[in-house]
Amino acid sequence: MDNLNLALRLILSFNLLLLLPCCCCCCSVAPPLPILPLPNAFQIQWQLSHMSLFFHFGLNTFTGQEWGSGHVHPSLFNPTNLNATHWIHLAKLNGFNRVILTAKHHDGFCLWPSQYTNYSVRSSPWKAGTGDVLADLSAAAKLAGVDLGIYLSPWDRHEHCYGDTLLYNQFYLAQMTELLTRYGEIKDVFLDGAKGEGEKDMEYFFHTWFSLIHQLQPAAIIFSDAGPDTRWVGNELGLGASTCWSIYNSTLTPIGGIYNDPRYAAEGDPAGHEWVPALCDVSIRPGWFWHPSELPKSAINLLEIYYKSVGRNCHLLLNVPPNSSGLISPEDIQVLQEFTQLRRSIFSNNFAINALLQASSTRGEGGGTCDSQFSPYNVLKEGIYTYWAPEEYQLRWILYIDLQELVSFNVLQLQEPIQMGQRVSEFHLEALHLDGVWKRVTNGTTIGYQRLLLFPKVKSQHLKLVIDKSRADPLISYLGIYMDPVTIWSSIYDDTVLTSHFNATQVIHIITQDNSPTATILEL
Ligand code: FUL
Repeated sequence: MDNLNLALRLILSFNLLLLLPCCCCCCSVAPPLPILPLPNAFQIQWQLSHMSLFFHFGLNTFTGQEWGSGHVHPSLFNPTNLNATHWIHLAKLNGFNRVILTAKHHDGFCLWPSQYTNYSVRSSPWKAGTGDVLADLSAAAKLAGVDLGIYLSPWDRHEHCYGDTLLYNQFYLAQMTELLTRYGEIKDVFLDGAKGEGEKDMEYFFHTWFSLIHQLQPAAIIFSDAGPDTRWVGNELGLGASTCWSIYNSTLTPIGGIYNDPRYAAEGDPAGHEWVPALCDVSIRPGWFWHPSELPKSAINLLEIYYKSVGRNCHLLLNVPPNSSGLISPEDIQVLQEFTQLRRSIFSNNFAINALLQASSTRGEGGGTCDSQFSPYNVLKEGIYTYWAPEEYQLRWILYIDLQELVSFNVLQLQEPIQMGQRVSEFHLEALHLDGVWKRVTNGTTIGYQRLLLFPKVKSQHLKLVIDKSRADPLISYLGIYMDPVTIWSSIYDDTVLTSHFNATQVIHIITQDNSPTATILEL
């Protein structure tokens, strides 16, 4: 063997030695076992969307009512400018890729020409009775790549067979079939539990409805008080609970029985056997329908709601009702745009993005610096499919974060890879203060798809995320550190929505002009 050959062989074997540990430990290690229950593919898609837009529209839009009597004449329905493309455009522009329309509200008036009743757009002057709001919306949604959902009120104050259990259930299934077979793919079916007190009562055949819906639209997420696919959080303020499991036991809270145990509905149940994540519905206005005298909430109110819904492992369903001309009102559009700007300016600047990370342990012993499959650096990659996993059987689970410079911040964002089940039940964040002492910044219980925690402003370079309790080895798929100069942090602990001292234009100015704001704003 000549010298050159020998040298090459040495280099090769040295390289192999370097590579071997990485091949064995970083790349071939088995992923952790998922912990049951798990979401299905459609529930994951729904969770990843994190927000949907709700359109309450119908005869009530023209009468000023919230719960129409069912006896208002269809001739009142006449939107002069109805433009579903405009509704969808607005949704898309503001980051909502799912929308839901009230195809029929409690008054029984149908926004599509149902063959089972005359109480519909067909009897209205709109487009001389030839219009179909569902058809317009589904065409616009399809074109824009936005997912369409329908709300078909079980309670019907117009339909004469309402009250006759067998007949009405059949009637309802027939209307549902029209909606699920005429308008392409339907991604959400919202089953409202409201039934007026002292009115005709009757039993709904929920389980038959569920199976018809899943048979006709297998990808549809069915919402009702208690699942099967998503559950109601229990209030119409857009407020999730600060402990929120997507795990649930629907037999403990039957549909309609949610008020017996509102806490169970809001918090879920780590011992449950079903995956039924929570949905927070709220209207941008005081009412669900548009009324000329009402005004929308401010963008800052919406941001607070965002922290308390999306930031608490829930999906936010925000109602923006079209007005009587068939358009979204300019003041609502403005608020939506300001809300979007606020979110983008706060959450597009993750101070941890260039951080140096180390973990108390890493699955497969890849260590904190190697690009291993379960490296702590995975928490800086967006999405839930890459995550940090600790080694098995550990007594402590800690992520050390060196931001590489002193930073002021007041928001922590965490995500779990929910396709592996929901795990964490207690965690906290510590920061190394300028006096050299580690102090607790904030703590929380569940994380789930997403947790956002707001706290008083902290200035530090070194942080520690400590997972204190978990149903199985904790897995973290994202970690963000942000500065929100506008939300009053104490309001996040108060479950009423506060009105901010600022209007949104001032706020956006503050954020865009000065992204390292002073405490003045925060300490209000
Ligand atoms: C409630 C209904 O009574 C309201 O009118 C609205 O549709 C809301 C989303 O659900 O139960």
